[in-house]
Amino acid sequence: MHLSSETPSRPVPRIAICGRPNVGKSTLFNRLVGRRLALVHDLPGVTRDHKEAWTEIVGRRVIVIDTAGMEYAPEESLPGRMRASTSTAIASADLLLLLFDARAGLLPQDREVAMWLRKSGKPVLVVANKAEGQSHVGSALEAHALGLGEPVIISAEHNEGVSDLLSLIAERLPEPDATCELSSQKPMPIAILGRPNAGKSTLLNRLIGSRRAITGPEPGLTRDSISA
Ligand SMILES: Nc1nc2c(ncn2[C@@H]2O[C@H](COP(=O)(O)OP(=O)(O)OP(=O)(O)O)[C@@H](O)[C@H]2O)c(=O)[nH]1
Ligand SMILES: [Mg+2]
Repeated sequence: MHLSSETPSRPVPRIAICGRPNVGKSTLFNRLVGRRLALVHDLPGVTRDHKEAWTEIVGRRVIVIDTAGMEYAPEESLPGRMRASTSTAIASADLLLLLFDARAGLLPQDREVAMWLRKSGKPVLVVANKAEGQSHVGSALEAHALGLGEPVIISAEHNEGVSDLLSLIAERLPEPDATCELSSQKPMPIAILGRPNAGKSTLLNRLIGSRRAITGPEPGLTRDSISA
């Protein structure tokens, strides 16, 4: 459907999954979108560029965004560039999920992430992950102290508490807009392929006119495929 510039249309709601490294953000992303789109591994710093995908939450079309783990680091370092990418994703989102590891309890790094998210002024939902079998509920409840409301206790990997999370997300989405309809015309996908360090990410950024992909002299920077 073509909308004239006088018809304000509200874009599809965007939900960004944020947190320190290795708390299960990509696992939750894959769970919410129902496909294994994002790389998951038991090492901090696996996700580098943010990644987004469409899904449906309680009958609403939404875009879910997986982000790189946030941590303090100099701007030009790789973790610094990852945080800049995450900041762009946060700026584009309507709702932020602050994920932490309930087994580890609330760490100082989680509090730092909470501070960054609060600064964005966006609504935040706190999610305690890795709490399968209702384990670690006590440490999950510590997150009350963040002042961001009651944490939702889940296990992304074992699909526990995820339906409660979906209902809470749905309650926080902006009002649907009748003018917001999806076009039946699909854009033509173009894939950029090449050996490491050939300049694929730089070309992508150039084509879309934004710093969507992390670039730099290091070969093998991009891990997940990125679409834009
Ligand atoms: N026990 C348990 N492990 C989980 C759960 N969710 C994720 N994990 C594990 O935690 C590890 C990290 O998961 P990821 O989803 O890659 O974490 P991430 O937050 O995306 O990590 P980065 O991208 O490195 O910041 C993996 O080994 C997952 O299998 C969960 O609910 N329970
Ligand atoms: Mg990840």
